[in-house]
Amino acid sequence: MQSVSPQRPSEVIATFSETSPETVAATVEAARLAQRSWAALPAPERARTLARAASEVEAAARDLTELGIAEVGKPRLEMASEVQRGIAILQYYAGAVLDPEGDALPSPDGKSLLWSRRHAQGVAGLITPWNFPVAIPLWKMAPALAYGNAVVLKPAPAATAIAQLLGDLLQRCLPPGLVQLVPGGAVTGAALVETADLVSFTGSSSVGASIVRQGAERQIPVQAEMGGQNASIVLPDADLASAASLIAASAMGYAGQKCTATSRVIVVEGASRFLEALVEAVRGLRVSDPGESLTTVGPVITEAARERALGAVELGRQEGGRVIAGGQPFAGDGYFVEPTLVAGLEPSAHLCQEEVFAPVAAVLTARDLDEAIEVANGVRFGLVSSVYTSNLDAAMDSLSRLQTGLVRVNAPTSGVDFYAPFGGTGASGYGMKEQGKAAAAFYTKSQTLTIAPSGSSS
Ligand code: UN1
Repeated sequence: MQSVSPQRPSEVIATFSETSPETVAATVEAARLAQRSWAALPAPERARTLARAASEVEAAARDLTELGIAEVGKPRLEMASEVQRGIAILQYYAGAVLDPEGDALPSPDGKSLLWSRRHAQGVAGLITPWNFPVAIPLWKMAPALAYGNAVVLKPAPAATAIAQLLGDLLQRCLPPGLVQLVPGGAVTGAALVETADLVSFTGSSSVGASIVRQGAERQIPVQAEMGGQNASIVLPDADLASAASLIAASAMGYAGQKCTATSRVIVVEGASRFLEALVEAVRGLRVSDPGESLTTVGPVITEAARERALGAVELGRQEGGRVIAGGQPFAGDGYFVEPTLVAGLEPSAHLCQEEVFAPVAAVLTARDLDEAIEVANGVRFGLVSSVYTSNLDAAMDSLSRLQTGLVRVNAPTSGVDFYAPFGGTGASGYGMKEQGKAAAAFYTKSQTLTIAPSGSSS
């Protein structure tokens, strides 16, 4: 298998072979051994080790950034800030190692002790996408390790080289066998779900659904973070210039390849000046080589992804949509797609229901906030939504009625805070939330413990 640079497809970044199911099983066994000693270490020592891992990643920040740009085409500024996010995640979970690990509960009889205590689960199988090649592996690996687990990571084939560098950096300071990589595709992933003690997945809804079924069959905990079809509602009282630039960046940044990207812009009647501002903001985005520091929109990941994006725009035209920005194929080698806005579609159109994962967004109109919220909620995904307004009542109304896992006012749908719970509803998310302290519930199992004084009678 190979990963190639999406801006220069003739440049091969990594060549590797798919890890066989037998090797995956042996790797998980080795990780299981390492896990027992890791969980038995004094907590302050595990905390120090994770802090050292943060320093290793920090020292390699430049290399990770360059490799990310080359391998997955993420624009320089975004890639550099993703690496910083990764360092902060490791530091945060180094601290979390020393958090309380349970609750002391009232004595049932005035004499006995009763408490609950969390333990590590064992070997975490982590299956990660190519679009956040540093932050997503780290927001799964760091809590898994902090709470005493071992990890076996199956990165997306398109991000194999950067995952290998990240793995090397962690392995330098962690005990042997505790963090291991199994490069490969679907066969390797399925073998990992078959052998790990719990599985955390981020990727497409279709792959996620099959992992959820496979995990349920084995009765292991599974968490799946999948697609999005995220809406931003713009009310006439919003700061329209700021809304336009935030929405343009959130829909088109990194070529729209984020599950949190804005895919539908719902403009409430009276905000018509907003449309011009949005078109202008989208046209102003720099589409270019992701290695340049001013680039906002780089290529999409593969030729197939480019064809899918152009096909979705064409389908939008057939469904009655008008292309009001972009829509033209790009000449040249890299897999570039022009940032594209399609207006005039029905909320049931393909572009308004499915995840395209490209710099393409639909612009819809609504009579009022009620209708906008109904349209925003009318998809099977439920990851993030946002509302732009300066009216407190409208903001509060939106917060209580939008059904996504994250709801934001005057803030873009993309970009997450690593110390806050993250995850969606419906086809966007299955199982427990990720990130922040929410991760403790997934990466540990709780025991309820009682000690009664000897000789006590019932
Ligand atoms: C972000 O918006 O900063 O795969 C993170 C994704 C999401 C992560 C988004 N799981 O796009």
